Formats: sequence, C-alpha cells, structure tokens
Amino acid sequence: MSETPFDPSQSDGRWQRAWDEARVFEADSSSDRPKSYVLEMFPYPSGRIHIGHVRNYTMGDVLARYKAMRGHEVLHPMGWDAFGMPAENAAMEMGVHPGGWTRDNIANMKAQLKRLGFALDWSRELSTCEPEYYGHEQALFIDMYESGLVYRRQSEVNWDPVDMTVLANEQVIDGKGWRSGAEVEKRKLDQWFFKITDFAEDLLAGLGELENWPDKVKLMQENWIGKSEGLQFGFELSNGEQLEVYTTRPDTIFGASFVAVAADHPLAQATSAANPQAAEFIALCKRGGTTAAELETAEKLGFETGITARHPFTGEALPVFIANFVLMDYGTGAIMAVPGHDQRDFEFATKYSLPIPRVVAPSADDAARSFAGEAEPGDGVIVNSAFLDGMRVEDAKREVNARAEAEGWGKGQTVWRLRDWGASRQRYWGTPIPFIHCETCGVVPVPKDQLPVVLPEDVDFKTPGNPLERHPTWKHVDCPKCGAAARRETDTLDTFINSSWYFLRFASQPEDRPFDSEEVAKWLPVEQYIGGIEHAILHLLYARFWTRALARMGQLEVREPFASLFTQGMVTHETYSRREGEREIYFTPDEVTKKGENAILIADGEPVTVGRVIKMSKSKKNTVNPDTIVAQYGADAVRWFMLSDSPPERDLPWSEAGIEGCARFVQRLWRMFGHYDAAAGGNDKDLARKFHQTIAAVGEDIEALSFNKAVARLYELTSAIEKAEPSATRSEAIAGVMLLVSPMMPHLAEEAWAQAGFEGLIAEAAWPQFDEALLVEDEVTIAVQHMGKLRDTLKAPKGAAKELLEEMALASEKVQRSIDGAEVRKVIVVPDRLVNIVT
Ligand code: ANZ
Ligand code: ZN
Repeated sequence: MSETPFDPSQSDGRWQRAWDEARVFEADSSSDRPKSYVLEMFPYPSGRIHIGHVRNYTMGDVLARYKAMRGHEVLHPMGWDAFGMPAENAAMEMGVHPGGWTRDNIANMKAQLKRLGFALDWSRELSTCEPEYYGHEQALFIDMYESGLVYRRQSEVNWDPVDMTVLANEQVIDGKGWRSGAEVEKRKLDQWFFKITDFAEDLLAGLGELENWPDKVKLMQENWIGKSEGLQFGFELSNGEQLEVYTTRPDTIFGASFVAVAADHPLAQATSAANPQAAEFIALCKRGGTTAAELETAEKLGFETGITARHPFTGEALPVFIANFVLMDYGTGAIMAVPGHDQRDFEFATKYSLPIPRVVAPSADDAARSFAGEAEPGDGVIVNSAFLDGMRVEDAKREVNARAEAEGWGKGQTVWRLRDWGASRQRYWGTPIPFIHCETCGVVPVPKDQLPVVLPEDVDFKTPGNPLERHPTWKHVDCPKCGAAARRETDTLDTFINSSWYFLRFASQPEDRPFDSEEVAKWLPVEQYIGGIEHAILHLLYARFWTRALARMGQLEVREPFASLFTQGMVTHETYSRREGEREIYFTPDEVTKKGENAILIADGEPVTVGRVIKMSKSKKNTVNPDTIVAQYGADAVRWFMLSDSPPERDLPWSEAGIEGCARFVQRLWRMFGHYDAAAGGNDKDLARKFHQTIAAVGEDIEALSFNKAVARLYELTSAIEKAEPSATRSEAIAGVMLLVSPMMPHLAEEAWAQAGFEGLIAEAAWPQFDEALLVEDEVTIAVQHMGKLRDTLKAPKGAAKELLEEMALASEKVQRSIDGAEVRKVIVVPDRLVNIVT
C-alpha cells in the first residue's frame, strides 16, 4: 500500500459514509459510560463556513473523538443559530425570502462541515428558525412570564433608524447601530424584559466557581454585572424637596462643591416645565450619545437650576445643575459632585468655574496642594474634612456611612451596572412573542396547546420596519380569554434568546416539551464549550441567566451550563491591496503571487502592497475558502494545519507553505503506516519508551487543549519510528500512531487501520494504553563536589560519558560560586555517581 499515495478525494467521503452508516457519533443517553458533552458555539448560517469555524470545530472534534476513544459516551452536536438580521437584509437587498435564504445556507454549510469529517451527532441537528425549535422557546417564555421573570414596561430604547429596530445598549457602539452604523435615537416603547437583574448577585458569585473559564472572560462578565457599593443619601433642597444621590465615595463628602441631576431626572423635568432654557438644554442632552463611555468622553455640559442643596455636614448651599454626564438609569440619577477626585466632575467644575476642594491627599502635609490639571481619584489620607481628617479612604467611607445611617439621612447601598434584558425586536425573522393584546383582558399568553405561533410566510420586505406589523391578517386574532377581537404581539424575540437554551435542546429533544430535565441532567453541564471571545459577555451571560432562571422554576438541576470554556484565537493572513484614489482595493491571496517579501498581481504583473497579518475577513479579502483547500489538500491536512504551530488560544497565521507541509506529512505518515508488519519480531527498548511517553503526553495535551504540543510530539515520534529497524515494537508503535493521530486525521487513520487489517472502525477503537514503567527515563543523580565538599546534585542520563558529566558539573551555578574564579586543576569523575572538582 505504500506505493500509492493516500488520496483524500477518494478516501474522505468513503469514511464519512461509513461513520454515518454505523451511526458512530450518535450519542446514547442510556449508555452507562461516563458522559462528555463537547460543544462548539453553533454557527450563524451566513452562507459559507469560514476558516474560523474550521479551526473552532476541529478543536472540538479532536476532543470529542479523543473522549470517545477513552471510553466516554460523547455528545457532540451541531445546529444553526438561524434567526437574525442578515437574513432580513438579504431579503431586502436580493428580494429572497429570509427562510429560503437561511435554509439554503444551512444546506451548503452542512455539506461543508460533513466534508471536513467532523464527528457530529447529526441526528440532533436543530435550527432555531424552525417552529419545532422556537415553539418550545415560546413555551419557556410563557413559563418565565408566569414565574415573574419576564415583564412588560414602557421604556426608552435605542432606536436604529436605518434597521428600524430597537438595539440593546451593547449593540450601540459609539452612539451608532452595531450593524447599520446609523446614529441611534431615543424612543419610548412598550417592551418585554427579562429580570436578569434578579440574578445579578448570583451571576457574579457563580463566576467564582468557574475554575475552567479564562480569567479575562470572567473579568469581562464581572465588569458587565458591575457591582458597586456606596452610600445613598438625601440632600435637602432650597425648594423644600429632597434629592437622593448615590456615591461610591462618601469619604469625599466634604469635597462636594455642587450637585448634578440627569436630564431625565424629575427635578430636571420640573425645572424645564417652568423654564424654556432648561427645556432647550435637556433637548440638547438627548441628542448626544447615550452610552456611559460616550458620556465619559463628551464635553461636560450643564444648566444651573437656581435650586441649592444643603450639605448634610457643613450646611453649605451647593448649586444644583442639570448635567449631561449624569445617567438617569444608574444609582438615583443624581450625584454629589466632587471635582477634586472625580474626573467628570473636575472637567465640569473647570468649565463652569466652580470650586475644586482637595479632600484626599498623599499625606496630611499635602492638604493645601493644588491639582495638576486633573482629578485625583486614588487612595490617600483625608484632609480638609473636619472629623474625617487623617483617616484613610476606606475608614472614612465607613465613618460617613455610619453617621448617615445613625442620623437617618442616608443608607449604605449596592448598585449594579447590569440592566434588565430588553427582549423585544421589531423584526420579522425571529421567534414570535407568544402573547395577545386584548382591550379587556390586557396581555394574554397564547394557550400552550396553540403553540407554536408560526411566522407567516407571505411577508413583504420592500419597506423597512417590521413586516409582521404590516401583515394584513396575521396579527388579528381572538382573545384566548374573552373571545373578543384582539391583536397579536408583533415583536419578535432577541436572537440571543435562541442561543440561551439550545444546549439544553441538544441534550434532549422531546416533541411535546422544550426538554426533558432527566435527560438533560445526564449530559449537563457541558464539559467543554469552545467559541470566540466576541461572546465573552452577552451570549455567555444570557445562557448562564437562562439556566439559573429555569433552575429557579424547577425545570433544571444545574445552574452553570458550561463547566469549561475555551476561547480560540483567530486565523489570520496578510492583506494585498492597492490605493486607487480615495479607496483601498483589496485582492485575494489567489490573485497574487509572492516573490520574497513582495507580491505581484497575477492579472497585470504589477506589484501590490503587502499589509499586516490580520484576522481573515471578507472585506479585506485575506481569506482562504475552506472548500478550495479541502478539495486541494484533503480534510486531514486542513485539520492538521488548524491544530499545528500556534497554541489554540493564539492567532494562527495561514500560510501556503504551512498547509503544504501538512499535506506532505499526511503522505509521510501514510508511507510509515505501510511499514506495519504484524509478523515482525524483536524488541526496541528506546522506541518503546518514546512511544509510551508519547501516548501519555498526547493524551494530556489533548485534555489541556494544547493541540499544537500534541502535534509536535507526533512529529517526533514519527521521526523516531522512521529511523528504527523493523521490530515488533516498531509495528506496535506504527499501529499506535494510527490511533494517536486519528482524532486529528480521522480519514487517513481509518484507511491505514483497515489496510493494516484491524477490525472495526478506528473511530470506535480504544485509545492506546501506556506502560508507566516506560515513562521514566533511565536517569541517575550525580553528586558534585568542590574540594570534597558537596555543592550540588545533578540529574544525568544513566551511563553518560565522563566529559558530559564534567561539563555539567562545571556549568552548575552553585559550583561556580564555590570555585569563585580559582583555577580548576583537576576533575575527578566516577561515572553514574560523582564529580569532584579540585582547585
Ligand atoms: C462622589 C464621588 C467622588 C464619586 C469621587 C466618584 C469619585 P461606579 O463606581 O461606576 O458605581 N455617579 C453616581 N450615579 C451616577 C449617575 N447616575 N450618572 C453618572 N455618574 C454617577 O460610579 C459611582 C460614582 O459615579 C459615584 O460616586 C458618583 O460619583 C457617580 F471622588 O460620588 B461619585
Ligand atoms: Zn380578552
């Protein structure tokens, strides 16, 4: 068999069919093997699998196949996050139906995934845009409503005037819609909300238990949840009213030189009713950006109300402003401003010539120090603050809180950055919200036996906005309670809801319920979840919230859905471009040839600019098409490349030379496999040691997801086998390599396994065992002396040459310190035991 090269175009498909026929990857929940749920974030069916998917899914695949070989029952499913805006945009641009567009894309992408030989349980495939999925989601949504975890309220929303939809705060980037790039406006609408804030404390505390999550992801979630501890207290106002403010720095209270409220604060509203200039100022504030980050950087603007606030300790009258940097939906929407120690307040005070007192200083001697053009938010000693003088910040915080509580004008308060999750979208291509609005009965859930509420097919996309709203008949229904004519809810659910529970549906798929909790309990939590860092906050937080919410409703046992999380790096490539007038025109790697560092456009033979190595993206055209490379090199070479060279959390630069090297290695392995000889006799102790060490190490590497290390070890073992003489050991090692590479190169491994005459599929074979005794090298401990005194001990290979021992001894730092520059006159070596240096 070694004469004919391995032919992936012929072999890959054959083994893929064999796995399908034998249903090798179908997970059996009744199996008594230990269970492993390996999950990669399911793709959005944009049209084609991209190289990032290939890398992500190859990693999960290696782990899934490895776990199965180690005797686990593995659940490794795949599906489609199929609702969302691109389908609607395609509908608007190309006049196709979002459903047709999406389903075509799914068919294409499924074929691409199959072509890569992933060990997926396709019997559990799901697509979130099908009623069989979203109908159950509707049922869960109603359950959550009935449990008080979903509610409706009017709220100001971020309105994207181009996409004609409400955006979550996190979808507003620099005041613009994340997809359309349009300036976001503010509007008031009736919206559906999830009470995620009920779980803020628990979601935060739960992060502490997620030992196998990257720290950076946990930190991002922690910041997003944003727990803040401080003091809420009331100012008495000159108009006789009370104004509640929230501060995290009660220690700086003597440094307050003014008070500020948000433009939406009732006090601001009242002022504007009586004062047209105030009304004008408020309108101006509303035009600006809305995110905290923008308010941070925007110019600080204010309007003086004429009202004053009485300082609780000094009795001083502080002016009250309406200010653009105070947010209505954080704390109380009003602040005591301490310009010396808060940068926003500093900028404001500077602009409006307000006092900037110092109340925190490096030491008590610095009480009169002036500010160097900015606030000093840090720690220090309290100064100019009556009874607080000389205290550290933390002690002063405690002191002010205690006095406020004792005197009854304030209270220690915890405030969260996390907001309830707005679930409504004014879009067509999403899960219809299963509620009906009745004049008499109010909001009524659609009775569960009438679920799913199915999206109408006949919709028009010629005008922007929500096609469900415009549909002539769909929204007109009878009230399920009183039978009167009523109106269907025409909002659909945020697509993040689709991905908040799909991992449960993968684990269990009854027809009549979203999932069976006993079945789910067999698989969850997901043992290893793999995906992109871009989902570090929202998707993961929402999935954690849904899992907790379902647990609270008694539908689930687990509270954390993903025991281990891994975020993989990106696949990168340099760019090729030319400047044409104002525009940079990009070319694909296929369109250029490289001569050393330079690149030439094939079409005209003229040079193009070689740009930085960056994430592959359509807009920069620095992509490779998985189909093309799989067709050219075969699935195994592509998979091997995805795992080689770079640690999986780092970026992986795509290179032609790299993939070609992988394809050559496939053939090299194939030739080596051809030397398998069941009849060969004799032992090869060195090779046996190398082989067993590699088995142990590759297993550990895969469990740690250090695929690049596993790859490197397999290269080494292959070289060792190639150099070895025929022996029983060598044959054993060759068969062993078939098994060890099979999670990475499953097609080649199957082909070799069959040709070597082994029974069954290698995908169902057991991972090789290693012999502990062979893991340790034969090593001895050498005592190193200087003038007969022990100075160091060294580990050296058994039987090492005298020269080597001498060299190692002299290289020892401890020995050198002892010699201290003296001339070495003689070195006595007792092999395997001792080195004595004489000076
Ligand atoms: C006085 C003070 C002095 C403050 C100082 C900070 C530093 P975090 O840590 O994010 O919770 N603040 C309170 N409510 C606000 C709102 N609705 N809009 C804008 N700013 C608001 O931030 C809490 C701090 O942000 C609070 O503590 C308050 O300013 C401000 F040296 O009070 B601080
Ligand atoms: Zn009714």
